[in-house]
Amino acid sequence: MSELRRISKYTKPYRKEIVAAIILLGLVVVADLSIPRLIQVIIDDGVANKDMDKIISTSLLMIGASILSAVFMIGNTVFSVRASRKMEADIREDLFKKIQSFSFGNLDDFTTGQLLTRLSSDLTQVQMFFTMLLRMFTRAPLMFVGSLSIMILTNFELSRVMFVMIPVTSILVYMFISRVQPFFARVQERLEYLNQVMQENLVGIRVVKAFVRRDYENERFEDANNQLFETQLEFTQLLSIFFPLTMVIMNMATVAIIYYGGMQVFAGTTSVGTIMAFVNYVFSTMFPVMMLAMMAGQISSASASAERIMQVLDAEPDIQDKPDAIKLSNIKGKVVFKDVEFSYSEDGGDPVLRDLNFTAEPGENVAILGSTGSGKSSLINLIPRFYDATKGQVTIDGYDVRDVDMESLRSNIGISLQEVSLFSGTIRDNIRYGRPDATQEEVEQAAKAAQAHDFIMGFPNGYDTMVGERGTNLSGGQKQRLAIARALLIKPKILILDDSTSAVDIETEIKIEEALEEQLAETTRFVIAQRISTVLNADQILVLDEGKIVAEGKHTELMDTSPIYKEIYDSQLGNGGAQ
Ligand code: DGT
Ligand code: MG
Repeated sequence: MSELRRISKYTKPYRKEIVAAIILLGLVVVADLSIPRLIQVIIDDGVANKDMDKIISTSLLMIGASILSAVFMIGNTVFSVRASRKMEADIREDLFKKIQSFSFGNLDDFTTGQLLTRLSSDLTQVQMFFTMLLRMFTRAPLMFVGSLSIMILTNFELSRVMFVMIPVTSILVYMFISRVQPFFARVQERLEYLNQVMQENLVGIRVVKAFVRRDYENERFEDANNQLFETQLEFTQLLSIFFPLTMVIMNMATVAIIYYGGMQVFAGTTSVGTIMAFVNYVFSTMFPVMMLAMMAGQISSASASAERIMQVLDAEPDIQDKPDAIKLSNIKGKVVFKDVEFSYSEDGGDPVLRDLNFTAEPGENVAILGSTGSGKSSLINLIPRFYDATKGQVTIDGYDVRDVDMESLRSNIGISLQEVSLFSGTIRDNIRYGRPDATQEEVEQAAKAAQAHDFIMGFPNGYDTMVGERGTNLSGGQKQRLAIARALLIKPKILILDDSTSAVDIETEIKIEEALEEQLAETTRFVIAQRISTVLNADQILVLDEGKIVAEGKHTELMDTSPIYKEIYDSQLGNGGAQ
Protein backbone atom coordinates (compact mmCIF):
# COMPACT_ATOMS: atom_id res chain seq x y z
CA MET A 1 0.00 0.00 0.00
CA SER A 2 2.65 2.47 0.99
CA GLU A 3 4.42 1.90 -2.30
CA LEU A 4 1.18 2.71 -4.12
CA ARG A 5 0.97 5.92 -2.19
CA ARG A 6 4.53 6.76 -3.14
CA ILE A 7 3.98 6.00 -6.79
CA SER A 8 0.82 8.10 -6.78
CA LYS A 9 2.99 11.20 -6.72
CA TYR A 10 3.08 10.67 -10.46
CA THR A 11 -0.58 11.74 -10.62
CA LYS A 12 0.31 15.26 -9.53
CA PRO A 13 0.66 16.82 -12.96
CA TYR A 14 -2.75 15.46 -13.91
CA ARG A 15 -4.77 16.84 -11.02
CA LYS A 16 -7.18 18.67 -13.33
CA GLU A 17 -8.08 15.51 -15.22
CA ILE A 18 -8.50 13.65 -11.95
CA VAL A 19 -10.83 16.24 -10.44
CA ALA A 20 -12.89 16.28 -13.65
CA ALA A 21 -13.11 12.48 -13.63
CA ILE A 22 -14.29 12.41 -10.02
CA ILE A 23 -16.92 15.13 -10.51
CA LEU A 24 -18.27 13.29 -13.55
CA LEU A 25 -18.39 10.11 -11.53
CA GLY A 26 -20.50 11.86 -8.88
CA LEU A 27 -22.92 12.94 -11.60
CA VAL A 28 -23.11 9.36 -12.89
CA VAL A 29 -24.19 8.21 -9.42
CA VAL A 30 -26.87 10.90 -9.16
CA ALA A 31 -28.27 9.92 -12.56
CA ASP A 32 -28.15 6.21 -11.73
CA LEU A 33 -29.83 6.63 -8.36
CA SER A 34 -32.69 8.60 -9.86
CA ILE A 35 -33.74 5.72 -12.09
CA PRO A 36 -35.35 3.44 -9.45
CA ARG A 37 -37.22 6.49 -8.12
CA LEU A 38 -38.60 7.11 -11.59
CA ILE A 39 -39.65 3.47 -11.87
CA GLN A 40 -41.53 3.93 -8.63
CA VAL A 41 -43.32 6.99 -10.06
CA ILE A 42 -44.25 5.12 -13.26
CA ILE A 43 -45.82 2.27 -11.30
CA ASP A 44 -47.46 4.17 -8.46
CA ASP A 45 -48.63 7.28 -10.32
CA GLY A 46 -48.79 6.02 -13.91
CA VAL A 47 -49.76 2.37 -13.92
CA ALA A 48 -51.88 2.42 -10.74
CA ASN A 49 -53.86 5.45 -11.97
CA LYS A 50 -53.93 4.27 -15.60
CA ASP A 51 -52.33 7.66 -16.43
CA MET A 52 -50.66 7.15 -19.81
CA ASP A 53 -49.26 10.69 -20.01
CA LYS A 54 -47.51 10.22 -16.69
CA ILE A 55 -46.06 6.92 -17.86
CA ILE A 56 -44.73 8.45 -21.06
CA SER A 57 -43.33 11.61 -19.50
CA THR A 58 -41.62 9.68 -16.68
CA SER A 59 -40.26 7.10 -19.12
CA LEU A 60 -38.75 9.94 -21.14
CA LEU A 61 -37.18 11.28 -17.97
CA MET A 62 -35.78 7.82 -17.31
CA ILE A 63 -34.31 7.60 -20.79
CA GLY A 64 -32.87 11.06 -20.28
CA ALA A 65 -31.29 10.01 -16.99
CA SER A 66 -29.70 6.94 -18.51
CA ILE A 67 -28.36 8.90 -21.46
CA LEU A 68 -26.91 11.48 -19.09
CA SER A 69 -25.36 8.74 -16.98
CA ALA A 70 -23.76 7.24 -20.09
CA VAL A 71 -22.46 10.62 -21.24
CA PHE A 72 -20.98 11.38 -17.82
CA MET A 73 -19.39 7.95 -17.73
CA ILE A 74 -17.82 8.47 -21.15
CA GLY A 75 -16.47 11.80 -19.95
CA ASN A 76 -15.09 10.13 -16.86
CA THR A 77 -13.43 7.42 -18.94
CA VAL A 78 -11.79 9.99 -21.20
CA PHE A 79 -10.29 11.89 -18.28
CA SER A 80 -9.31 8.94 -16.14
CA VAL A 81 -7.71 7.02 -18.98
CA ARG A 82 -5.85 10.10 -20.08
CA ALA A 83 -4.51 10.76 -16.59
CA SER A 84 -3.48 7.18 -15.88
CA ARG A 85 -1.96 6.60 -19.32
CA LYS A 86 0.07 9.78 -19.11
CA MET A 87 1.17 8.77 -15.67
CA GLU A 88 2.18 5.36 -16.99
CA ALA A 89 4.24 6.99 -19.71
CA ASP A 90 5.91 9.24 -17.13
CA ILE A 91 6.84 6.34 -14.88
CA ARG A 92 8.11 4.32 -17.84
CA GLU A 93 10.29 7.22 -18.88
CA ASP A 94 11.68 7.58 -15.37
CA LEU A 95 12.34 3.84 -15.17
CA PHE A 96 14.16 3.86 -18.48
CA LYS A 97 16.25 6.87 -17.53
CA LYS A 98 17.00 5.32 -14.16
CA ILE A 99 18.23 2.14 -15.80
CA GLN A 100 20.42 4.21 -18.12
CA SER A 101 21.98 5.80 -15.05
CA PHE A 102 22.83 2.43 -13.53
CA SER A 103 26.42 1.42 -13.06
CA PHE A 104 27.67 -2.02 -14.03
CA GLY A 105 27.27 -2.97 -10.38
CA ASN A 106 23.58 -1.92 -10.33
CA LEU A 107 22.97 -3.82 -13.52
CA ASP A 108 24.38 -6.95 -11.89
CA ASP A 109 21.57 -6.67 -9.30
CA PHE A 110 18.71 -7.05 -11.77
CA THR A 111 18.25 -9.57 -14.55
CA THR A 112 17.11 -8.35 -17.95
CA GLY A 113 13.90 -10.35 -17.50
CA GLN A 114 13.19 -8.56 -14.23
CA LEU A 115 13.73 -5.14 -15.74
CA LEU A 116 11.55 -5.99 -18.74
CA THR A 117 8.71 -7.23 -16.51
CA ARG A 118 8.86 -4.10 -14.45
CA LEU A 119 8.85 -1.87 -17.51
CA SER A 120 5.88 -3.73 -18.99
CA SER A 121 3.44 -5.80 -16.98
CA ASP A 122 4.10 -4.25 -13.57
CA LEU A 123 3.58 -0.85 -15.04
CA THR A 124 0.35 -2.01 -16.66
CA GLN A 125 -0.90 -3.22 -13.27
CA VAL A 126 -0.24 0.15 -11.71
CA GLN A 127 -1.86 1.96 -14.60
CA MET A 128 -4.93 -0.28 -14.42
CA PHE A 129 -5.19 0.35 -10.73
CA PHE A 130 -5.25 4.10 -11.17
CA THR A 131 -7.76 3.87 -14.02
CA MET A 132 -9.96 1.74 -11.79
CA LEU A 133 -9.49 4.11 -8.90
CA LEU A 134 -10.74 6.98 -11.01
CA ARG A 135 -13.64 5.04 -12.46
CA MET A 136 -14.84 3.10 -9.41
CA PHE A 137 -13.48 4.42 -6.23
CA THR A 138 -15.80 7.40 -5.78
CA ARG A 139 -18.66 5.66 -7.47
CA ALA A 140 -18.79 2.68 -5.14
CA PRO A 141 -19.13 4.50 -1.79
CA LEU A 142 -21.47 7.13 -3.25
CA MET A 143 -23.71 4.46 -4.71
CA PHE A 144 -23.70 2.56 -1.45
CA VAL A 145 -24.46 5.51 0.81
CA GLY A 146 -26.89 7.03 -1.69
CA SER A 147 -28.99 3.89 -2.19
CA LEU A 148 -29.04 3.04 1.48
CA SER A 149 -30.08 6.56 2.50
CA ILE A 150 -32.89 6.62 -0.03
CA MET A 151 -34.11 3.25 1.24
CA ILE A 152 -34.05 4.32 4.88
CA LEU A 153 -35.75 7.60 4.13
CA THR A 154 -38.54 6.14 2.00
CA ASN A 155 -39.36 3.06 4.05
CA PHE A 156 -37.44 2.39 7.20
CA GLU A 157 -39.26 -0.88 7.94
CA LEU A 158 -38.31 -2.43 4.61
CA SER A 159 -34.77 -1.13 4.69
CA ARG A 160 -34.14 -3.30 7.75
CA VAL A 161 -33.60 -6.20 5.37
CA MET A 162 -30.36 -4.47 4.45
CA PHE A 163 -29.20 -4.46 8.07
CA VAL A 164 -29.02 -8.23 7.89
CA MET A 165 -27.69 -8.39 4.41
CA ILE A 166 -24.84 -5.90 4.65
CA PRO A 167 -23.02 -7.64 7.54
CA VAL A 168 -23.38 -11.06 5.88
CA THR A 169 -21.97 -9.78 2.61
CA SER A 170 -19.23 -7.88 4.42
CA ILE A 171 -18.07 -11.08 6.11
CA LEU A 172 -18.03 -12.80 2.74
CA VAL A 173 -16.06 -9.96 1.18
CA TYR A 174 -13.63 -9.96 4.07
CA MET A 175 -13.03 -13.68 3.69
CA PHE A 176 -12.56 -13.28 -0.02
CA ILE A 177 -10.13 -10.41 0.31
CA SER A 178 -7.95 -12.14 2.87
CA ARG A 179 -7.79 -15.25 0.68
CA VAL A 180 -7.06 -13.38 -2.50
CA GLN A 181 -4.51 -10.92 -1.19
CA PRO A 182 -1.40 -13.09 -1.48
CA PHE A 183 -2.28 -14.29 -4.94
CA PHE A 184 -1.58 -11.15 -6.82
CA ALA A 185 1.96 -10.68 -5.60
CA ARG A 186 2.55 -14.32 -6.48
CA VAL A 187 1.14 -13.88 -9.99
CA GLN A 188 3.57 -11.03 -10.67
CA GLU A 189 6.49 -13.00 -9.26
CA ARG A 190 5.70 -15.99 -11.42
CA LEU A 191 5.22 -13.76 -14.41
CA GLU A 192 8.62 -12.27 -13.79
CA TYR A 193 10.19 -15.70 -13.59
CA LEU A 194 8.45 -16.74 -16.78
CA ASN A 195 9.74 -13.65 -18.55
CA GLN A 196 13.23 -14.38 -17.32
CA VAL A 197 13.10 -17.94 -18.64
CA MET A 198 11.77 -16.73 -21.99
CA GLN A 199 14.29 -13.92 -22.25
CA GLU A 200 17.26 -16.16 -21.45
CA ASN A 201 16.02 -18.72 -23.88
CA LEU A 202 15.57 -16.22 -26.70
CA VAL A 203 19.03 -14.78 -26.19
CA GLY A 204 20.61 -18.21 -26.01
CA ILE A 205 18.41 -20.07 -28.48
CA ARG A 206 21.39 -20.98 -30.66
CA VAL A 207 23.20 -22.51 -27.74
CA VAL A 208 20.05 -24.42 -26.87
CA LYS A 209 20.00 -25.93 -30.33
CA ALA A 210 23.71 -26.58 -30.40
CA PHE A 211 23.52 -28.56 -27.18
CA VAL A 212 20.29 -30.28 -28.12
CA ARG A 213 18.65 -28.98 -24.99
CA ARG A 214 15.29 -28.28 -26.57
CA ASP A 215 13.47 -30.73 -24.35
CA TYR A 216 15.08 -29.35 -21.23
CA GLU A 217 14.22 -25.79 -22.22
CA ASN A 218 10.67 -26.77 -23.12
CA GLU A 219 10.34 -28.35 -19.73
CA ARG A 220 11.76 -25.34 -17.97
CA PHE A 221 9.36 -23.10 -19.83
CA GLU A 222 6.39 -25.39 -19.24
CA ASP A 223 7.21 -25.45 -15.59
CA ALA A 224 7.29 -21.66 -15.32
CA ASN A 225 4.21 -21.38 -17.50
CA ASN A 226 2.31 -23.92 -15.40
CA GLN A 227 3.24 -22.21 -12.17
CA LEU A 228 1.78 -19.00 -13.49
CA PHE A 229 -1.28 -20.76 -14.83
CA GLU A 230 -1.94 -22.56 -11.57
CA THR A 231 -1.72 -19.39 -9.53
CA GLN A 232 -4.06 -17.64 -11.90
CA LEU A 233 -6.40 -20.60 -11.87
CA GLU A 234 -6.58 -20.73 -8.10
CA PHE A 235 -7.45 -17.09 -8.07
CA THR A 236 -10.12 -17.44 -10.72
CA GLN A 237 -11.63 -20.32 -8.78
CA LEU A 238 -11.94 -18.12 -5.72
CA LEU A 239 -13.65 -15.52 -7.86
CA SER A 240 -16.00 -18.10 -9.30
CA ILE A 241 -17.12 -19.08 -5.81
CA PHE A 242 -17.41 -15.56 -4.52
CA PHE A 243 -19.66 -14.04 -7.13
CA PRO A 244 -22.40 -16.70 -7.22
CA LEU A 245 -22.45 -16.64 -3.41
CA THR A 246 -23.08 -12.90 -3.31
CA MET A 247 -25.75 -13.37 -5.98
CA VAL A 248 -27.51 -15.88 -3.72
CA ILE A 249 -27.45 -13.44 -0.82
CA MET A 250 -28.70 -10.68 -3.06
CA ASN A 251 -31.58 -12.80 -4.35
CA MET A 252 -32.50 -13.78 -0.83
CA ALA A 253 -32.66 -10.10 0.05
CA THR A 254 -34.93 -9.49 -2.95
CA VAL A 255 -37.26 -12.24 -1.83
CA ALA A 256 -37.31 -10.81 1.69
CA ILE A 257 -38.16 -7.37 0.38
CA ILE A 258 -40.95 -8.67 -1.82
CA TYR A 259 -42.31 -10.74 1.07
CA TYR A 260 -42.30 -7.97 3.70
CA GLY A 261 -43.13 -5.34 1.11
CA GLY A 262 -46.07 -7.44 -0.10
CA MET A 263 -47.40 -7.61 3.44
CA GLN A 264 -47.06 -3.82 3.73
CA VAL A 265 -48.91 -3.40 0.42
CA PHE A 266 -51.74 -5.59 1.73
CA ALA A 267 -51.82 -3.47 4.85
CA GLY A 268 -51.90 -0.38 2.66
CA THR A 269 -48.78 1.15 4.20
CA THR A 270 -46.63 1.11 1.05
CA SER A 271 -46.95 1.06 -2.73
CA VAL A 272 -45.96 -1.55 -5.34
CA GLY A 273 -43.69 1.04 -6.94
CA THR A 274 -41.73 1.41 -3.72
CA ILE A 275 -41.07 -2.32 -3.65
CA MET A 276 -39.86 -2.22 -7.25
CA ALA A 277 -37.57 0.69 -6.42
CA PHE A 278 -36.27 -1.18 -3.39
CA VAL A 279 -35.38 -4.26 -5.41
CA ASN A 280 -33.32 -2.00 -7.63
CA TYR A 281 -31.68 -0.30 -4.68
CA VAL A 282 -30.66 -3.67 -3.25
CA PHE A 283 -28.56 -4.14 -6.34
CA SER A 284 -27.11 -0.66 -6.26
CA THR A 285 -26.18 -1.09 -2.59
CA MET A 286 -24.59 -4.49 -3.06
CA PHE A 287 -22.87 -3.77 -6.33
CA PRO A 288 -20.30 -1.45 -4.69
CA VAL A 289 -19.59 -4.06 -2.04
CA MET A 290 -18.78 -6.60 -4.73
CA MET A 291 -16.70 -3.96 -6.49
CA LEU A 292 -14.79 -3.52 -3.28
CA ALA A 293 -13.84 -7.18 -3.36
CA MET A 294 -12.62 -6.84 -6.93
CA MET A 295 -10.75 -3.69 -6.06
CA ALA A 296 -9.06 -5.33 -3.12
CA GLY A 297 -7.51 -7.82 -5.52
CA GLN A 298 -6.42 -5.08 -7.84
CA ILE A 299 -5.01 -3.10 -4.97
CA SER A 300 -2.81 -5.94 -3.79
CA SER A 301 -1.68 -6.74 -7.29
CA ALA A 302 -0.94 -3.10 -8.03
CA SER A 303 0.85 -2.56 -4.76
CA ALA A 304 3.05 -5.60 -5.41
CA SER A 305 3.84 -4.14 -8.82
CA ALA A 306 4.37 -0.67 -7.42
CA GLU A 307 6.84 -2.07 -4.94
CA ARG A 308 8.82 -3.76 -7.67
CA ILE A 309 8.83 -0.61 -9.77
CA MET A 310 9.94 1.47 -6.80
CA GLN A 311 12.80 -0.96 -6.18
CA VAL A 312 14.21 0.08 -9.54
CA LEU A 313 13.44 3.76 -9.07
CA ASP A 314 14.91 3.71 -5.57
CA ALA A 315 18.14 2.02 -6.58
CA GLU A 316 20.89 4.57 -6.27
CA PRO A 317 23.49 4.35 -9.03
CA ASP A 318 26.44 3.15 -6.97
CA ILE A 319 28.81 5.08 -9.17
CA GLN A 320 28.01 8.76 -9.42
CA ASP A 321 29.74 12.00 -10.20
CA LYS A 322 30.85 13.99 -7.23
CA PRO A 323 29.11 17.39 -7.01
CA ASP A 324 32.38 19.15 -7.80
CA ALA A 325 33.57 16.59 -10.35
CA ILE A 326 36.43 17.75 -12.53
CA LYS A 327 35.83 17.82 -16.26
CA LEU A 328 38.71 16.23 -18.12
CA SER A 329 39.79 17.82 -21.35
CA ASN A 330 42.90 17.35 -23.45
CA ILE A 331 44.29 14.64 -21.27
CA LYS A 332 47.65 13.07 -21.95
CA GLY A 333 46.64 9.58 -20.98
CA LYS A 334 48.86 8.67 -18.05
CA VAL A 335 47.23 5.87 -16.10
CA VAL A 336 48.39 4.88 -12.64
CA PHE A 337 47.14 2.06 -10.41
CA LYS A 338 48.15 2.54 -6.81
CA ASP A 339 47.64 -0.28 -4.28
CA VAL A 340 44.43 -1.22 -6.01
CA GLU A 341 42.23 -3.92 -4.58
CA PHE A 342 38.87 -4.79 -6.07
CA SER A 343 35.98 -7.03 -5.15
CA TYR A 344 32.62 -7.54 -6.84
CA SER A 345 30.84 -8.01 -3.54
CA GLU A 346 29.72 -4.89 -1.75
CA ASP A 347 31.31 -5.76 1.56
CA GLY A 348 34.70 -5.95 -0.12
CA GLY A 349 35.14 -9.66 0.57
CA ASP A 350 36.83 -12.07 -1.82
CA PRO A 351 38.89 -9.60 -3.82
CA VAL A 352 39.50 -10.52 -7.46
CA LEU A 353 42.33 -7.98 -7.77
CA ARG A 354 44.99 -7.33 -5.16
CA ASP A 355 47.98 -5.03 -4.62
CA LEU A 356 47.96 -3.69 -8.15
CA ASN A 357 50.66 -1.11 -8.78
CA PHE A 358 51.72 0.05 -12.20
CA THR A 359 52.11 3.15 -14.30
CA ALA A 360 51.24 3.48 -17.97
CA GLU A 361 52.90 6.54 -19.50
CA PRO A 362 51.09 8.48 -22.24
CA GLY A 363 51.38 6.70 -25.55
CA GLU A 364 52.58 3.46 -24.02
CA ASN A 365 51.34 0.13 -25.22
CA VAL A 366 50.49 -2.00 -22.18
CA ALA A 367 49.74 -5.66 -22.70
CA ILE A 368 47.90 -7.64 -20.06
CA LEU A 369 48.43 -11.35 -20.02
CA GLY A 370 47.06 -14.00 -17.75
CA SER A 371 45.01 -17.15 -17.65
CA THR A 372 41.25 -16.96 -17.80
CA GLY A 373 39.69 -15.66 -14.62
CA SER A 374 42.93 -14.02 -13.54
CA GLY A 375 41.23 -10.61 -13.42
CA LYS A 376 42.21 -8.97 -16.71
CA SER A 377 38.73 -7.70 -17.59
CA SER A 378 38.15 -6.66 -14.00
CA LEU A 379 41.33 -4.61 -14.12
CA ILE A 380 40.48 -2.64 -17.24
CA ASN A 381 36.91 -2.09 -15.97
CA LEU A 382 38.37 0.17 -13.31
CA ILE A 383 39.86 2.62 -15.81
CA PRO A 384 36.57 3.98 -17.26
CA ARG A 385 35.11 3.59 -13.76
CA PHE A 386 32.66 0.83 -14.65
CA TYR A 387 33.35 -0.28 -11.12
CA ASP A 388 35.16 1.48 -8.30
CA ALA A 389 38.27 0.07 -6.72
CA THR A 390 37.56 -1.26 -3.23
CA LYS A 391 40.91 0.00 -1.98
CA GLY A 392 43.67 2.16 -3.42
CA GLN A 393 43.19 4.46 -6.37
CA VAL A 394 43.24 4.64 -10.13
CA THR A 395 44.39 7.95 -11.54
CA ILE A 396 44.41 9.45 -15.00
CA ASP A 397 46.85 12.32 -15.53
CA GLY A 398 47.04 12.48 -11.75
CA TYR A 399 43.27 12.77 -11.21
CA ASP A 400 41.57 10.07 -9.19
CA VAL A 401 38.89 8.65 -11.51
CA ARG A 402 36.39 9.07 -8.66
CA ASP A 403 36.93 12.83 -8.71
CA VAL A 404 36.34 13.40 -12.40
CA ASP A 405 33.22 13.86 -14.43
CA MET A 406 32.34 10.42 -15.77
CA GLU A 407 31.17 11.61 -19.15
CA SER A 408 34.40 13.49 -19.78
CA LEU A 409 36.38 10.50 -18.53
CA ARG A 410 34.62 7.98 -20.74
CA SER A 411 34.64 10.18 -23.82
CA ASN A 412 38.44 10.08 -23.63
CA ILE A 413 38.50 6.30 -23.49
CA GLY A 414 37.87 4.08 -26.49
CA ILE A 415 36.91 0.61 -25.40
CA SER A 416 36.13 -2.63 -27.08
CA LEU A 417 34.59 -4.93 -24.49
CA GLN A 418 35.25 -8.63 -24.37
CA GLU A 419 31.66 -9.38 -25.29
CA VAL A 420 30.99 -7.45 -28.45
CA SER A 421 27.54 -5.96 -28.66
CA LEU A 422 26.24 -4.33 -31.79
CA PHE A 423 22.93 -2.58 -32.38
CA SER A 424 20.49 -3.23 -35.18
CA GLY A 425 21.14 -0.58 -37.84
CA THR A 426 23.75 -0.06 -40.54
CA ILE A 427 27.42 -0.87 -40.18
CA ARG A 428 28.13 2.84 -40.46
CA ASP A 429 25.79 3.65 -37.57
CA ASN A 430 27.44 1.01 -35.46
CA ILE A 431 30.91 2.37 -36.07
CA ARG A 432 29.67 5.91 -35.48
CA TYR A 433 27.91 4.98 -32.25
CA GLY A 434 30.23 7.01 -30.03
CA ARG A 435 30.45 9.95 -32.43
CA PRO A 436 27.32 10.20 -34.58
CA ASP A 437 28.64 13.31 -36.36
CA ALA A 438 31.75 11.58 -37.78
CA THR A 439 32.23 11.93 -41.53
CA GLN A 440 32.33 8.99 -43.92
CA GLU A 441 36.04 9.61 -44.30
CA GLU A 442 36.64 9.28 -40.59
CA VAL A 443 34.48 6.17 -40.43
CA GLU A 444 36.51 4.61 -43.23
CA GLN A 445 39.78 5.57 -41.63
CA ALA A 446 38.79 3.86 -38.38
CA ALA A 447 37.51 0.84 -40.28
CA LYS A 448 40.75 0.60 -42.25
CA ALA A 449 42.85 0.68 -39.10
CA ALA A 450 40.66 -2.04 -37.62
CA GLN A 451 41.10 -4.05 -40.84
CA ALA A 452 37.35 -3.92 -41.37
CA HIS A 453 37.15 -1.76 -44.47
CA ASP A 454 37.83 -4.54 -46.93
CA PHE A 455 35.22 -6.95 -45.68
CA ILE A 456 32.69 -4.14 -45.35
CA MET A 457 33.27 -3.18 -48.97
CA GLY A 458 32.80 -6.81 -49.84
CA PHE A 459 29.13 -6.52 -48.88
CA PRO A 460 26.88 -5.35 -51.72
CA ASN A 461 25.69 -2.41 -49.62
CA GLY A 462 29.05 -1.59 -48.08
CA TYR A 463 28.72 0.68 -45.06
CA ASP A 464 24.94 0.69 -45.47
CA THR A 465 24.71 -3.03 -44.81
CA MET A 466 22.20 -3.67 -42.07
CA VAL A 467 23.53 -5.42 -38.99
CA GLY A 468 21.07 -7.97 -37.66
CA GLU A 469 20.01 -8.02 -34.06
CA ARG A 470 23.21 -8.43 -32.01
CA GLY A 471 25.19 -8.77 -35.23
CA THR A 472 23.74 -12.08 -36.35
CA ASN A 473 24.80 -11.69 -39.96
CA LEU A 474 28.47 -11.11 -39.13
CA SER A 475 31.23 -13.50 -38.16
CA GLY A 476 32.83 -13.29 -34.74
CA GLY A 477 36.00 -11.74 -36.13
CA GLN A 478 34.02 -9.27 -38.21
CA LYS A 479 32.07 -8.16 -35.16
CA GLN A 480 35.27 -7.73 -33.19
CA ARG A 481 36.77 -5.56 -35.91
CA LEU A 482 33.65 -3.34 -36.02
CA ALA A 483 33.93 -2.96 -32.25
CA ILE A 484 37.58 -1.92 -32.62
CA ALA A 485 36.67 0.58 -35.34
CA ARG A 486 33.93 1.96 -33.08
CA ALA A 487 36.47 2.47 -30.30
CA LEU A 488 39.02 4.07 -32.63
CA LEU A 489 36.56 6.52 -34.13
CA ILE A 490 36.30 8.57 -30.97
CA LYS A 491 40.06 9.26 -31.27
CA PRO A 492 40.61 8.26 -27.68
CA LYS A 493 43.53 9.20 -25.49
CA ILE A 494 43.25 5.82 -23.86
CA LEU A 495 42.32 2.74 -25.85
CA ILE A 496 41.28 -0.52 -24.24
CA LEU A 497 40.98 -3.69 -26.24
CA ASP A 498 39.72 -6.58 -24.14
CA ASP A 499 40.49 -9.75 -26.02
CA SER A 500 39.34 -7.93 -29.13
CA THR A 501 41.22 -9.93 -31.67
CA SER A 502 40.64 -13.40 -30.30
CA ALA A 503 38.50 -14.32 -33.31
CA VAL A 504 40.76 -12.65 -35.84
CA ASP A 505 43.55 -14.53 -37.63
CA ILE A 506 47.13 -13.75 -36.66
CA GLU A 507 47.96 -12.03 -39.90
CA THR A 508 45.08 -9.58 -39.57
CA GLU A 509 45.82 -9.12 -35.91
CA ILE A 510 49.37 -8.02 -36.74
CA LYS A 511 48.03 -5.57 -39.30
CA ILE A 512 45.66 -4.08 -36.73
CA GLU A 513 48.51 -3.73 -34.30
CA GLU A 514 50.67 -1.99 -36.89
CA ALA A 515 47.88 0.39 -37.79
CA LEU A 516 47.31 1.24 -34.15
CA GLU A 517 51.02 1.80 -33.61
CA GLU A 518 51.08 4.17 -36.54
CA GLN A 519 47.83 6.06 -36.07
CA LEU A 520 47.59 6.12 -32.31
CA ALA A 521 51.18 6.77 -31.38
CA GLU A 522 50.06 9.17 -28.64
CA THR A 523 47.28 7.01 -27.29
CA THR A 524 47.86 4.92 -24.20
CA ARG A 525 46.80 1.42 -25.13
CA PHE A 526 45.75 -1.48 -22.95
CA VAL A 527 45.59 -4.69 -24.87
CA ILE A 528 44.39 -7.91 -23.31
CA ALA A 529 45.44 -10.84 -25.38
CA GLN A 530 45.61 -14.57 -25.18
CA ARG A 531 48.29 -14.92 -27.84
CA ILE A 532 51.77 -14.04 -26.81
CA SER A 533 52.58 -12.96 -30.36
CA THR A 534 50.29 -9.97 -29.82
CA VAL A 535 52.30 -8.71 -26.88
CA LEU A 536 55.87 -9.14 -28.08
CA ASN A 537 56.26 -5.47 -29.02
CA ALA A 538 54.46 -4.02 -26.01
CA ASP A 539 56.21 -1.31 -24.01
CA GLN A 540 55.10 -3.03 -20.86
CA ILE A 541 53.66 -6.44 -20.22
CA LEU A 542 51.68 -7.15 -17.06
CA VAL A 543 51.30 -10.79 -16.21
CA LEU A 544 48.29 -11.38 -13.96
CA ASP A 545 47.71 -14.45 -11.86
CA GLU A 546 44.84 -14.78 -9.43
CA GLY A 547 44.33 -11.04 -9.36
CA LYS A 548 47.95 -10.14 -8.72
CA ILE A 549 50.66 -8.84 -10.99
CA VAL A 550 53.24 -11.60 -10.90
CA ALA A 551 55.58 -10.16 -13.48
CA GLU A 552 55.97 -6.95 -15.41
CA GLY A 553 58.37 -5.59 -17.98
CA LYS A 554 59.25 -5.88 -21.63
CA HIS A 555 59.36 -9.17 -23.47
CA THR A 556 63.10 -9.59 -23.29
CA GLU A 557 63.22 -8.76 -19.59
CA LEU A 558 60.41 -11.11 -18.76
CA MET A 559 62.01 -13.95 -20.65
CA ASP A 560 64.87 -13.69 -18.20
CA THR A 561 63.04 -12.89 -15.01
CA SER A 562 59.64 -14.55 -15.11
CA PRO A 563 59.27 -18.30 -15.23
CA ILE A 564 55.50 -17.98 -15.74
CA TYR A 565 56.01 -15.73 -18.74
CA LYS A 566 58.67 -17.98 -20.22
CA GLU A 567 56.37 -20.91 -19.80
CA ILE A 568 53.55 -19.17 -21.68
CA TYR A 569 55.99 -18.15 -24.35
CA ASP A 570 57.44 -21.61 -24.76
CA SER A 571 54.04 -23.23 -24.91
CA GLN A 572 52.90 -20.92 -27.67
CA LEU A 573 55.93 -19.92 -29.66
CA GLY A 574 58.97 -21.64 -28.28
CA ASN A 575 60.39 -25.06 -28.97
CA GLY A 576 57.60 -27.53 -29.38
CA GLY A 577 55.04 -24.71 -29.35
CA ALA A 578 51.92 -25.29 -31.34
CA GLN A 579 52.24 -22.17 -33.46
P1 DGT B 1 39.03 -14.13 -19.27
O1 DGT B 1 38.26 -13.03 -19.87
O2 DGT B 1 38.31 -15.42 -19.27
O3 DGT B 1 40.38 -14.31 -19.86
O4 DGT B 1 39.22 -13.80 -17.71
P2 DGT B 1 39.59 -12.41 -17.03
O5 DGT B 1 41.02 -12.45 -16.68
O6 DGT B 1 39.11 -11.28 -17.85
O7 DGT B 1 38.80 -12.51 -15.67
P3 DGT B 1 37.71 -11.53 -15.08
O8 DGT B 1 38.35 -10.26 -14.69
O9 DGT B 1 36.55 -11.43 -15.98
O10 DGT B 1 37.25 -12.30 -13.79
C1 DGT B 1 38.02 -12.36 -12.64
C2 DGT B 1 37.22 -13.02 -11.54
O11 DGT B 1 36.11 -12.22 -11.21
C3 DGT B 1 36.66 -14.37 -11.90
O12 DGT B 1 36.82 -15.17 -10.75
C4 DGT B 1 35.20 -14.14 -12.16
C5 DGT B 1 34.90 -12.93 -11.35
N1 DGT B 1 33.92 -12.05 -11.99
C6 DGT B 1 33.99 -11.51 -13.22
N2 DGT B 1 32.95 -10.71 -13.48
C7 DGT B 1 32.18 -10.73 -12.37
C8 DGT B 1 30.95 -10.09 -12.00
O13 DGT B 1 30.35 -9.33 -12.75
N3 DGT B 1 30.46 -10.37 -10.75
C9 DGT B 1 31.13 -11.20 -9.90
N4 DGT B 1 30.60 -11.41 -8.69
N5 DGT B 1 32.27 -11.81 -10.21
C10 DGT B 1 32.80 -11.59 -11.42
MG1 MG C 1 38.06 -11.14 -19.52
